[in-house]
Amino acid sequence: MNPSPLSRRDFFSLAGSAALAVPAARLLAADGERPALKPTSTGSTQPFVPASGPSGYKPVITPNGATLPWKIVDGVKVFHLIPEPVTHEFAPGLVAECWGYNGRVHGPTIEAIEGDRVRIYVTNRLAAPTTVHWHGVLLPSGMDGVGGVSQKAIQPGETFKYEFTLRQHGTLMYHSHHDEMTQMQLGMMGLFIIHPKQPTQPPPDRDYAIMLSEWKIEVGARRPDPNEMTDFNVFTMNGRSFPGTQALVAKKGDRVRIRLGNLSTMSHHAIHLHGYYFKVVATDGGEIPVAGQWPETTVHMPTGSTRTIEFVADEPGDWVMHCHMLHHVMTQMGHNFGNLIGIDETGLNQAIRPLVPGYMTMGATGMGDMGDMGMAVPPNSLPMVGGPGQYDYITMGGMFTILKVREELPADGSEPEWYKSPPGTLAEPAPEADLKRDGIAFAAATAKLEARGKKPLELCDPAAPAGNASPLLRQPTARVKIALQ
Ligand SMILES: [Cu+2]
Repeated sequence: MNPSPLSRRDFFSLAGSAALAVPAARLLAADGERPALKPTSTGSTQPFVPASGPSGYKPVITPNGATLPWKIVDGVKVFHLIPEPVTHEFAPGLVAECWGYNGRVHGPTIEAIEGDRVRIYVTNRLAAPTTVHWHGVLLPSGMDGVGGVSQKAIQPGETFKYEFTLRQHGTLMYHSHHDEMTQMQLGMMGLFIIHPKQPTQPPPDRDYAIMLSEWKIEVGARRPDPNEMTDFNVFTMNGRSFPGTQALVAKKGDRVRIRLGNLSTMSHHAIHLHGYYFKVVATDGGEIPVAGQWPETTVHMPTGSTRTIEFVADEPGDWVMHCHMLHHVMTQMGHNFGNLIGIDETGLNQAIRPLVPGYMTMGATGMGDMGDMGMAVPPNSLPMVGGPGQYDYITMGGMFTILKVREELPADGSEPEWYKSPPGTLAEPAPEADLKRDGIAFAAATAKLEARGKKPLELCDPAAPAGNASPLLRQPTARVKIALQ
């Protein structure tokens, strides 16, 4: 560990400020790392270009990611994987010192074909020993990459050689299997896609691959905390947190495959896609026979697994795909926040400001406004929630992305603009005439409620045809409850 570059006097002057967390974390980040070897990964949002030449398969797209280049030497497909420290941006505003591969968090996607002989050199540029485990790949035991069990650990500076023949196809993964908690929680993982040698059906029109993971990054810190057991606060798709995630794109009618992998330290994820149902067609254990597939809108992603889903993108629009565990679509500041929902904050700010200058009560109506308030967030942290959307601020962030399906896509391969809903297909404030026609008295009732000083009142317009109101609304107690909400 490097000696502290901070003098005692510096320390005490910092200790009185909120800035303390940042230099303290930097100090830890400097431990044993060689800055010259630290590249930066920001997650590409450029149109995807396969890394290598003719491949014999339709390459997968790793949004925000890359594919590991390879070359053929005497009939063997040769890769070079480099574990190393990486300065990584999770989304604009949050950068941390991680560990990854080949300058990226997570590592680049490895792609090959069933039957390939692959030779993967691993050069360890970390200050710590490591190994690489090929998760789900069928191979000889000595190539399995488990430190201490199947091999000696790869010491800093050493290059090991893994070589095996691919006997299967599917969506698999790779990750460190030495000091797993530290190394994986700092980002050391990637996807390993093996295409079938003899496909039973044509490849999908769009083939996406996404790795899910979770992190603990204290607000303002530069180093993810690998010792965290339960309270994760940054949730990512391919190492990016919305609004840092690149959208998935499809042309109307495309057959879309999304390969999902989960190597989160502790969490399973419930990945939900709007607009479609899909079928889970494969796991990292292989293809699921057609008779065993069933339609879903949410796929459960146990940690240490992959699931491959397929659907036909036949409905244009902007469709979100996100984890349905709702703390996984929040970021750092949504956690450990007092529950202030429904409090009367009148006078509270004024009472506290003499003690805490600039104090502002937040959260009395929920967290939805937290990203949109235009408030400065602490240095190197993300607002609690998402980013600007077409109509409003998007109140989800984290493990969240958007599938953009269009009749026509931009010719240059760029991401389409927001979807413009055709007339009559967009939810909007209800016109008075429609409310009247349909006997809906809510709008008028709300206005009356305020005028009467929040006293309960009849919600159902007595003049409206009774047949249109639900039986619940016609019960007096139910009316009162709704009026008070
Ligand atoms: Cu989740």
